[in-house]
Amino acid sequence: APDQAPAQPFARATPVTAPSSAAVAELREAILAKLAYAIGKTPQTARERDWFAATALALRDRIVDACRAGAGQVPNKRVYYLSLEFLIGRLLSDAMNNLGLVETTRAALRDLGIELDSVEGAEPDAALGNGGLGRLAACFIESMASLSIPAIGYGIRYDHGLFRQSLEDGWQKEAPETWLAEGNPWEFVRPEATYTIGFGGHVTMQSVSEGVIRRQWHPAETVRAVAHDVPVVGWRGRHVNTLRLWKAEAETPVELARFNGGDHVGAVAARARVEAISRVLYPSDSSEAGQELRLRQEYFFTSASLQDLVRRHVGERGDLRSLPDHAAIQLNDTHPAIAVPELMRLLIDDHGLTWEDAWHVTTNTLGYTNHTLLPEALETWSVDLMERVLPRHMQIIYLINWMHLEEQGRHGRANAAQLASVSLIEEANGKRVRMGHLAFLGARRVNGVSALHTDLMRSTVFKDLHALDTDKIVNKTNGITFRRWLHNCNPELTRLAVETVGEGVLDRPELLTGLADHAADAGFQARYRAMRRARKEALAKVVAERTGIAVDPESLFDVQIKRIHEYKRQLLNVIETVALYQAIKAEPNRDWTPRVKIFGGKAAPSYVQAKLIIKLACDVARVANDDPDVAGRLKVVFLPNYSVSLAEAIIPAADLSEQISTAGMEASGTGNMKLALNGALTIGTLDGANIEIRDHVGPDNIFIFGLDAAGVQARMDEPDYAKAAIAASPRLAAALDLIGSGGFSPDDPNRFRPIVDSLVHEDRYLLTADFDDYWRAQRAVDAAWNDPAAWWRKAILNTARMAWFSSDRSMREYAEEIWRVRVA
Ligand code: HBZ
Repeated sequence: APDQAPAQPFARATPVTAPSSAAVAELREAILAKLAYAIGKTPQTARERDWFAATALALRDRIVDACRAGAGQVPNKRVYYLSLEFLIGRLLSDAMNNLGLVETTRAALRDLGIELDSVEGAEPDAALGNGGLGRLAACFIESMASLSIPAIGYGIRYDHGLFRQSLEDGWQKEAPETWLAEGNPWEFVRPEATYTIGFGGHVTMQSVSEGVIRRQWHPAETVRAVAHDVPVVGWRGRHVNTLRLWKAEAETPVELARFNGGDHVGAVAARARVEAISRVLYPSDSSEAGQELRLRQEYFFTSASLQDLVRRHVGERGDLRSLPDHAAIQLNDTHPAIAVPELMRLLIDDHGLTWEDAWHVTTNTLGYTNHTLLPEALETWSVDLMERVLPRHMQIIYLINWMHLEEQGRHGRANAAQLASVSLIEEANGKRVRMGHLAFLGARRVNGVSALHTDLMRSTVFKDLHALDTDKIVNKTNGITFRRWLHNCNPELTRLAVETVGEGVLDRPELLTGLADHAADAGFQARYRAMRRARKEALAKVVAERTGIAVDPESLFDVQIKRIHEYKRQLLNVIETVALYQAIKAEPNRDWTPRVKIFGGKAAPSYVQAKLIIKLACDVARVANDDPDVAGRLKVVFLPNYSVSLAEAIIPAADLSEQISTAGMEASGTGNMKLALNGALTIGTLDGANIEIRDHVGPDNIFIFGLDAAGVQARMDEPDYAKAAIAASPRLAAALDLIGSGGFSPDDPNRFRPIVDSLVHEDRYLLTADFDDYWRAQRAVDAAWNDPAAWWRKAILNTARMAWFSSDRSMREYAEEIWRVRVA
């Protein structure tokens, strides 16, 4: 996998007592046996990929052993985390680290003449997600395993994860991703856990007794959902959970009648249509434009997951009315919101519960997490499509809505505007089902992902629903798993922490605060800097290999890595880069702080403006990097094919973390947490979790700029705010002129006119309003960098004070307040 990220160039720091030779020999023989009997290779014929598979299989056996140690007991309550995305990345280092087998594996492979790093590098990323939402799900399942919370993650086993991005002359090109091309050694296929999922058809009614009518759905089309289980081992191997991913399979591989009639090709045609459901991940992190296949994906995995957990509950407990006592189902955004009518349907139509009992069970079992308030990202489905694909569900939705609106009437809230705002059906442009409202009504708790975002949920999109039940919306600020985002990706910093505050820090991240005592210590700073220097050298190598650009590890590494989206404002960063370029050229002899601006991220394939922003960043990079006037002071890099494993290489090497979204638009951010934990200073707006990061690291250790969320709202109401801001900022005007007049695109001088025009005429994301303050904050960064003792003190304080952002903390909060499960 040539453009996969490198494996770790350093020995991991997790201090295991040097592995015993017996343990090494045992693992070595296990790997050799897997290589021979499961892979069918000899050490002489094995490729790196074969060694990876053999090693993964040998470790999987250890995970199964850990699993069996806890098998047999039925937990009192399980968490079911339903997510259309799990952005897992590689699993080998996670598994080794959590099993305490990193050094054992390294030694075992070394005995065989193989380097662990290259084996790690041969694992493809499981990129079954787009960005923050999918990565959050992956952090959460790892944390639940580490906290021994009995949980199953449910999702789709996509044949093709997020597309591979290449840059052709600076233009993003997409190619299919093929992580399963050589199989997946981590998974177990479970044909016995197969469910039938229906689509289309009609609903019949039958009177079963006095006043009781049974409705039955007769789907026109069915598909099988087959479980594929990936074991997820928690920290120190104490607990193993399951990630259960569904694959779509046709009920019958061939239509026999047609086959026997001689139409051998036609006989397999229908199969392709149903199996398309788990073929590919939708590559957008905002709107999906309401495609039928997407709705089929959502229903497919939601129904399979609910059927699976209902069957388990009936097997273990018998009566479905006790489901809320033994199951908590979390909906990761609205993608699984069809769970509300689907659970109702299973309980009523298939298991004979009354409507009232079913509604009680549903609304005491489900929880809903919202990840965005951007209007274009709020899911709605047209009633026409729903009636065609899921006719029984549409009936149930109408009935839920009818009862909900009647209730409003009884409480005297029956004016038309109020009813329209809380209705499940939006009537503005053709009838559509509001999935956020549906999830809200069906859930016992609804949560936002940062304090600000939760406040905005209460005051904007869900204002009227919130008024009906003010206890329902709660905040659960996001977190990140420190096993991956500190221990595995930054072994040197981990070693430094362990040596300074003790090994307990691996279990109790709050012990990181002990580093604060050493923040001003010159000797400690030197070690911290050496760590960063090593990671920057490693990243510089990656940059050179991928882009041919040489960067100096002495420079400040300024990093913006995330999906490309207008609200995230990569464009603000690029324009500041242009202004800096112009300033350096105007005064080449000033002592400019040497910077490397590093960008990484994918744009949705249909997002034209985002792709143009990538092209602009690449064009600016080409011009600036070739200009002798700025040499040694400014370099610009766009690293292609950003991924989880590339993030693991970039984050420990970053000095500055760009978190510059328009205030009120980034629900939380989680990259901001990973970077601050690894000691990058944040330059950011008062948006999402940035606010809480500032509260933890302290206002002197972060660079805040720009309008806050209230200021953004107020500014948007001013007429011609963008034109006024540009007129008031000669620096901004000059940068926009250069971009708009082809200064970076002499081959096509009008290429970037649409970008400049969109700023002048609309500027929905208020770049122009925030530009001057952003420039000021960047110059404050320069000044801070030039005082190394003060800079490194700030960096160390960031690491020391980020412990609260562990996803273990997030999961404890969910467990206590939303799921009501006990955590040991
Ligand atoms: O979820 C992100 C938020 O933008 C980010 O602020 C937050 O930290 C993170 C975790 O809570 N949202 C997403 O990543 N959203 C998606 O990826 C997405 C995917 C498919 C969709 C809509 C959104 O249809």
